[in-house]
Amino acid sequence: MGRLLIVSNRLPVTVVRKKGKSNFQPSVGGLATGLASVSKRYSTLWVGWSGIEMNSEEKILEARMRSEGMYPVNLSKSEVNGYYHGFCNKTIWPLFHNFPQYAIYNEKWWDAYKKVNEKFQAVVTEMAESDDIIWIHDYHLMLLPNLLREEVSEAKIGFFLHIPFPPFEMFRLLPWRRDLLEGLLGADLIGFHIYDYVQNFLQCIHRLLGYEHELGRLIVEDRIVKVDAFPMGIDYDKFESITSSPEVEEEVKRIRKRLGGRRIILSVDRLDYTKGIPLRLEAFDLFLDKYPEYVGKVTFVLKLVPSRTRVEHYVQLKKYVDELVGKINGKYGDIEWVPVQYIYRFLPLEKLIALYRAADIALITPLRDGMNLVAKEFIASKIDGKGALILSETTGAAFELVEAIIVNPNDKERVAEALKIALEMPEDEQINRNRTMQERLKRYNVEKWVEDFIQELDKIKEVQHEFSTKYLMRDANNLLKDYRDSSKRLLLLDYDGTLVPHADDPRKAEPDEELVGILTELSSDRRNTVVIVSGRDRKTLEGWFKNLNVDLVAEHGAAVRRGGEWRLVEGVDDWKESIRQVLELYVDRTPGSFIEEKEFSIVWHYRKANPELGRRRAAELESVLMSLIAGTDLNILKGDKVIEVRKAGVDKGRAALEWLSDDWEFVLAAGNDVTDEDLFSVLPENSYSIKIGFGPSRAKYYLRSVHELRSVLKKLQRL
Ligand code: GDG
Repeated sequence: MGRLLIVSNRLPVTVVRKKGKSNFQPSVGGLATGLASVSKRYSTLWVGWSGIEMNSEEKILEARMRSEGMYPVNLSKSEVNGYYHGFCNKTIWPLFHNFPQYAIYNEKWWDAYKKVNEKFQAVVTEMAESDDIIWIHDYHLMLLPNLLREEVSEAKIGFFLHIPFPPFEMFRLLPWRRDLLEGLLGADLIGFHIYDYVQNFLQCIHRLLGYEHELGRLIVEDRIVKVDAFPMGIDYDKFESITSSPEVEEEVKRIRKRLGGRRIILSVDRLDYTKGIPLRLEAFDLFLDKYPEYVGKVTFVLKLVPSRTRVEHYVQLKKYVDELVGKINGKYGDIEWVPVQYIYRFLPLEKLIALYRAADIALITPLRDGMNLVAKEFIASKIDGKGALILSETTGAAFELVEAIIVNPNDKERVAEALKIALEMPEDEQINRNRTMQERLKRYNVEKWVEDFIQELDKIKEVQHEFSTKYLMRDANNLLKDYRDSSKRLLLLDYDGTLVPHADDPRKAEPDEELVGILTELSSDRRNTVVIVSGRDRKTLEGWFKNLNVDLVAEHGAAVRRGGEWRLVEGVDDWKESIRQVLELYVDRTPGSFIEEKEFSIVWHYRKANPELGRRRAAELESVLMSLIAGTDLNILKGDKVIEVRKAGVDKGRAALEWLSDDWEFVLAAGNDVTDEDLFSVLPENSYSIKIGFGPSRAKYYLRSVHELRSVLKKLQRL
């Protein structure tokens, strides 16, 4: 049986000290329940802070915890202050929830954060075994994946972030932004609740570390890292069964009676500034004001759990909420009716579920929330299908619970209106909406979520393995041997992105001294035929390579130079003008992009544009061009940050046939983008085809960079 190591800030236990004696009780959160599903395949161990500073006597307690699979990380008071109360709660939490004005950047807290992550690393490395799955949770431990990777390079590490990942504009404010990203990239799989956070993360990775992704996969050094969305589910069956218990039925009746049979609006939150509680109360106030027919007819149960009660912003928030509740109750209430019933404490689960069941409406309007499980729990508790959910669009849950009434939490008018719509929603519509959501929540419950994550982690490990077997550096000796043993060799080499790194300005990518040296050496060996197979125009290639004994393919095969003579495959045409006009429009709309005109094609480059905008515009342009060229013999070619239009029937593969029709003992072809795939597809079986960079390809091998290809070519020239 494999082992699954969960690493999170807190252990799922509560340590209780009573009359000098200490004990611990397991506390069952959503995650712990989800893990039960994999308990047949994995024994689960847990690493985390116990929540207290253990004294020397409590070492016995620690031993007992360990024997039950809980490995406490002991933190001193000052570590907890800097790492938890400081960096986690006052830097990361506000910044990641779009509250940059609350974020404090303090070097000492950062030091504590690093130190505590290292402490976690020490505990995990001490107890981990080589084939364990290590699953790290949340923003407290963002440095841990890489710390562990440095220790055990082969480890299987997953990371899941429970809060939102902010957009680049927000994340860049953090002085330690690169360290955190590098820390996270130590994982093999990085999970977020929704795709928006995935995109934010990938954008930060691109803008700050320069890695580009391919369908959520990144190559980090020689490892593939997968980034994906896994919307966390709830323990559906538990809510369904508790809500139908006789005790809850009784409690529901009691609540309804106490509230005089009025309609009930419910909200459940930790008292946090991200939850939008004052705005919600103001919207309720507006609702009563706008629709006076509901005065005396509805009760708003505001159920809050105290949180971070010593932090200034939370103290102020509490005061403000108290005031607002008082104000609304004073304004509308009377002896028989209290408009806002305010509960400020943690309730036993049964009581909470009874509230869910008793409520007609759940009003859940956070300003920002990673997921929000309360919304899901409310829906699961509605066994008769009745009830309406009003949910803020800025929660992760809004992406799954699309049948809810979705609102902008800042738009009080609309929230007030949503309350009226919810109160007046016909019963069959409520049931229809809720049944659809229930089916979804039942299917993708917390167990499924855990399984899904672990399966994906296994999968990415397999891909890594497959990938590493395709890594040419592992097979370089065979290549060198085959090369040495042959006397008639063909080397087909793409230029940009293969022999030279991509330059922002394509005109500035002329061959450097090292490359000229490599090509001179290779081409002066009479056993070799070296062909530069490029998308560049004839004039440029001629200019760069006139003194070298290499053959050339220009414009993806429109013109070839073999034995010093140019031959045109395609004639010049007047089709370019209409295409140019469209491309010019896109140049105007996409700062940084530009047009390159070649003899036989016309190209729009967007490498220098903002990556997101470039990608979007490229997709738009492609569809515009598609309709423009329909029925013509023109072709659209999407390369690496370029879109090119040219005559059909011209490609690198076809051009290469010019040489491939001869007999060769050794064939090597290298390229980096889709235009090189045509080349790879026409090669003889035993050729060495090499893709530079990662991505789906027909090539047999891959290399990570231009630099690596050059080092292979240098080895050849010495043979
Ligand atoms: C993070 C993210 C993300 C609340 N009051 C009582 C009580 N609760 C329980 C609810 C629910 C949980 O607390 C709150 O869940 P949330 O999803 O709202 O938020 P967090 O767990 O604080 O935080 C969040 C989540 O992680 C999961 O990834 O959704 O966005 O911030 O389960 O039921 N439980 C009981 N009594 C209460 O009074 N028994």
